[in-house]
Amino acid sequence: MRRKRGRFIVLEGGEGAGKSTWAVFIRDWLQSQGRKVVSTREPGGTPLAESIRKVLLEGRDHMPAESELMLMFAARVSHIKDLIEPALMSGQDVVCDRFVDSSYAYQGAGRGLRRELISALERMSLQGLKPDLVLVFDLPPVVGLARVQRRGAQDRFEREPLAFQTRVRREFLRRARLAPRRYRVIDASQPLEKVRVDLLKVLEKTL
Ligand code: Z5A
Repeated sequence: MRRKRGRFIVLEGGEGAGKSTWAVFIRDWLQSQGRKVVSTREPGGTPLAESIRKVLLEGRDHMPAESELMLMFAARVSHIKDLIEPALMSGQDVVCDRFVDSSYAYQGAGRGLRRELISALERMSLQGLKPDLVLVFDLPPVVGLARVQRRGAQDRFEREPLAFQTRVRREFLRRARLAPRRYRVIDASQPLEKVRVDLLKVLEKTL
């Protein structure tokens, strides 16, 4: 008998929005419904993609925006082929901390690369794969940056100025407006308990 394909749930948003925190919550919630869940992140998720992540986040050398974009997609192809697709095909749900929207937000709006360039790479790499639900955890960048600064050393993206983070935020919101059936925006500036209530409502309604 053919197994039903799993559901692909993506968490997006700026720094310190709480994506890692809520990815764990969503995994636990799905498991409590008897679902099998694979929890993963981008860039990363496979040994190859995790090596690329190191270069992308910790690298100190100058990196042209186009190189950054292509490395994101190089990691993504490995992630999709070796982890995401096999998990979905075997009926498991996949909860992913960041996916292709982050490329539009950071490399597109943030670094100024053309959208057509990103969508060409998206078509080639995703081959029609689309998340069933994209949760955009939205908050003013100053609030998010203050949260992550408390934990010390910053990566290449966290060191970008506020104007960059503001363009990133706007792009997530723009993309959410374009596809309201698959995207939900959650106010992540609220206290944790309030975010939890809003998130639970979305999960119960959409999944
Ligand atoms: N990137 C890209 O440029 N292009 C791409 O295509 C992809 C990624 C896929 C990955 O870094 C970087 O890669 C990312 C974009 C770029 N940029 N950065 N930086 P990452 O995975 O290391 O970082 P991140 O995705 O931004 O995650 P983060 O900084 O760890 O934030 P988070 O996961 O959203 O938040 P958190 O770790 O759950 O929470 C942060 C802290 O805030 C923590 O102490 C929480 O307890 C606290 N928190 C969370 N929510 C609340 C509320 N509501 N109230 C109070 N405190 C809270």
